[in-house]
Amino acid sequence: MSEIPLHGCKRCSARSRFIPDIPDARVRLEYRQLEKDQALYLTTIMPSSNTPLDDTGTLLTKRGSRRTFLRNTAVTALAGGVLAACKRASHEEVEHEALSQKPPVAKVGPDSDHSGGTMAAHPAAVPQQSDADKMDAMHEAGIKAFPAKTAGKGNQPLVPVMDGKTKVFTLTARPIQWETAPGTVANAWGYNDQIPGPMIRVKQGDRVRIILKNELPESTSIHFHGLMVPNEQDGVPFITQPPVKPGASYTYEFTVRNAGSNMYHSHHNSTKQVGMGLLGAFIVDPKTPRAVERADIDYVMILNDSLHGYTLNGKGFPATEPIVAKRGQRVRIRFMNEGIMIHPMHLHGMPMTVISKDGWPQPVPWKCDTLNIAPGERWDVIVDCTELGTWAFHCHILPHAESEHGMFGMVTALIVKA
Ligand SMILES: [Cu+2]
Repeated sequence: MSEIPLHGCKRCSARSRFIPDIPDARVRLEYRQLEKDQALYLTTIMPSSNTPLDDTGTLLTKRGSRRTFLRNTAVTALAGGVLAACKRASHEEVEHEALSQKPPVAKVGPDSDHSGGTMAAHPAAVPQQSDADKMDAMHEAGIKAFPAKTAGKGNQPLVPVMDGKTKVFTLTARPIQWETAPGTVANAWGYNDQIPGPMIRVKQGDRVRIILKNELPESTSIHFHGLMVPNEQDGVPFITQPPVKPGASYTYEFTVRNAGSNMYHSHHNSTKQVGMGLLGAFIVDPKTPRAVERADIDYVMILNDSLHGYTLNGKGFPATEPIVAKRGQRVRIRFMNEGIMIHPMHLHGMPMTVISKDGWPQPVPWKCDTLNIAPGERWDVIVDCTELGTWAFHCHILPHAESEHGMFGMVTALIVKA
């Protein structure tokens, strides 16, 4: 297709171009930024005249809008031209007289609601100082709110009840409301009303009993991810056990054989159930700790990216929790990924020394500053807190951590104090 110049509107952020296959028509394209999480993609078919039709074309929002538009307005034959124009419009600056009042922010990528996906459109160039100030103000407000208070805290240690030498833990799965970020409350499913569920922590060689009570509207089960258990305790419905029906209970019992950073989570309809919050840490302290494991602070960081957006321990920035240490202390961080995407976690300022993968000691500890955490993986690292200051600590897939509205999602900080 030959290059057809785009025509910038004198009054707004619209652009239009003639459709070469239909000389008497053209498509008018317009992006409009509305609220923080809403952008409109407006397309109007117009005759080839100086008087555009009213904006009675199809008004579309968010995902799938182009496809829906093409299907619903019978311009499929123009698809190539329309899409080519779309791509161009999203990356070009529009020149028009109202630019300073109404910038053409192209925010129509699949991640425009920050709920998932990694293919968000690049923000348009920031055109003028007033808009730069607005963007900076949003970023500053997010940083100043950190760490923002929200209701609920996950990952709290679960104290067992002793039955002889057996440590008994009870986990009740039920629907809850969970505040992932200030003012953002989601329908969720949690163990003991927490996301992540309460932390189970035992010693290698312990006998444990886990009683699952199902108060969900659907069947469930628990899988002990990374633990070497007898086959019938593996928690997979129709392979090792029947599903645990709504209202029913189920008891798991085994001796803990292997040490390390492990997890527990639903293994039934798990895309939904783990995404809704049915997950937690299962830490096993070794009988004989290695010298390299010595730490002053032991921190579990569970990553998730499903139904509640990008979260660290069930919260998105600025409601995430900073790790606070004194200079000279050693911090052990246990990364666990309960999501469906890889997250390269990047610490500013100091290296991380990797000591374990999936609970198993590394032959030789090794250093990095960015560590890929794939779904299901656990990585244990040690940070020697040698550098004073507040150090950003975030996923380096940038659409998981920052937008033109500021930082969100998988962002926290390591704060090293004197
Ligand atoms: Cu990420």
